[in-house]
Amino acid sequence: MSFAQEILDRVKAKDPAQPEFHQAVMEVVNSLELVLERHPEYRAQKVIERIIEPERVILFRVPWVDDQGEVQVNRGFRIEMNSAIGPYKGGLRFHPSVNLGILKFLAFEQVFKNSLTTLPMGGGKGGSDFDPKGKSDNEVMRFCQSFMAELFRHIGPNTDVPAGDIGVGAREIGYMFGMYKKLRNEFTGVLTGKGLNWGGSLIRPQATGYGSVYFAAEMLKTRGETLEGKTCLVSGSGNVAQYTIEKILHLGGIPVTISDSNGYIYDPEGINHDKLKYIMELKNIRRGRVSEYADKFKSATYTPADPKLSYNPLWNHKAHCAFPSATQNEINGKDANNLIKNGVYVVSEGANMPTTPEGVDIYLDEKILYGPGKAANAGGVSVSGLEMSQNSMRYGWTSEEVDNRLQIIMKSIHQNCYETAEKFGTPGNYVNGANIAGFLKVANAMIDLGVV
Ligand code: NDP
Ligand code: 2IT
Repeated sequence: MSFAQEILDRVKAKDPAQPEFHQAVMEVVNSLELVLERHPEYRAQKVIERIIEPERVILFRVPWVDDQGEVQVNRGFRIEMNSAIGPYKGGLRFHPSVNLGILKFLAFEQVFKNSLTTLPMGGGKGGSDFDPKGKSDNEVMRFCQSFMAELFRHIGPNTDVPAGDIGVGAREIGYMFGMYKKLRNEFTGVLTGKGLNWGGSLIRPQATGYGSVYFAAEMLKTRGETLEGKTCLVSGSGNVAQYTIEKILHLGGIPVTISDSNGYIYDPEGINHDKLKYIMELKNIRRGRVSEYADKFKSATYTPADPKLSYNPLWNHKAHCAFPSATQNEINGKDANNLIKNGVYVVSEGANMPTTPEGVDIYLDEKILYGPGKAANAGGVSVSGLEMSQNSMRYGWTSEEVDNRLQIIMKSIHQNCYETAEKFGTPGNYVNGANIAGFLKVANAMIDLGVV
């Protein structure tokens, strides 16, 4: 039996109810077989066995009172996965689907992603099964305050620095930061994604989406091409999707889709700056559904999500590029085949693990330009790292300065993945490149630091 299979069997036996975590571990250990052949020290030091075990898992009760005066109880989590190269760093997700396995997969991915950013950040993730959808601002505030009333004792600017993810944006970060500040009587950069007036960084809201498009542009550059004139499928309509669309437009591409969990919009005339402005107002201020877009713009069609379908029709339109920016496993094998059949040859993952293993195998067999999430969406956490630097300096950089640094980081991530894939005998395979390059830095640090 291969070492990868042995590890996977052990993880499955230990935590049978965590399929997303199994999936994330499987992908990484498959890539690492190439490294372990050349470097027996990692096996001797049991680095893989250590890296798949969180350093600490915090699980807590989050009680709060809704607008009707009823007591509600949610579950809060923080997975402190690895701190070999810096304080734990990673987002908080508020979504009813949140459970331990999903957060462990996200925390595990974050370790490798953060290592790729070139900045000194370990990996973590957290969140709650709380659903902010349909809740009043006051309910969201009371929930965030209760969540932080426990989390505050476990985090700190040199210990663990959470940020946003699905369901956690500027509003939630504000309520959580306010409570942290009150409890600790201290104004420090303990969260990133803060508002500009209270310690946030310019370009942080844009960073994940912009970064994912910069990564696609770098991949295209290896074939002497640009995004100019390319039709792009985008999923999601939240933070990552919105700024992915904005950067596609800056670079001359044509975005034609958006989605939410109820359905998707196809606008063959393209989503231009005015339509994007409408989407931002719809999603960020009115907190409405994407279906409304089709009432406003007659060129668009809305297709409700159909759970009986074995594929997602969003991925079945003629295009050149795809930017999955909603959630995990939103592209299965059938969807990947549809993408290829429709002419897509660039996939840059804004979301974390949006493609199933079957889908990834299809991309790799077809040798398309495929940027896996932990490389392509690292722009968000990179600018979070820059926000931490600015907070430490008590100084803020201009938009141009932050955006320049973001571009330099995305180029360097691309180059590192590209060169590492080549060095390990799989040229063009950014999956191996990202997993191996991300692993090496953390693994070497873990060996330097001893068995701790
Ligand atoms: P938002 O909450 O801003 O937006 C999420 C979007 O995805 C919404 O349109 C939401 O629709 C849709 N979505 C969420 N869950 C599902 C689901 N189960 N099925 C279908 N659609 C769904 O989150 P972000 O834009 O921040 O995050 C999107 C992805 O990007 C996530 O995978 C996240 O982990 C990843 N990411 C985010 C970063 C960041 O900086 N924010 C950094 C790196 C990665 P609905 O409104 O119906 O729920
Ligand atoms: O998945 C991610 O990288 C994020 N949600 C952002 C994490 C961060 O700390 O900015």
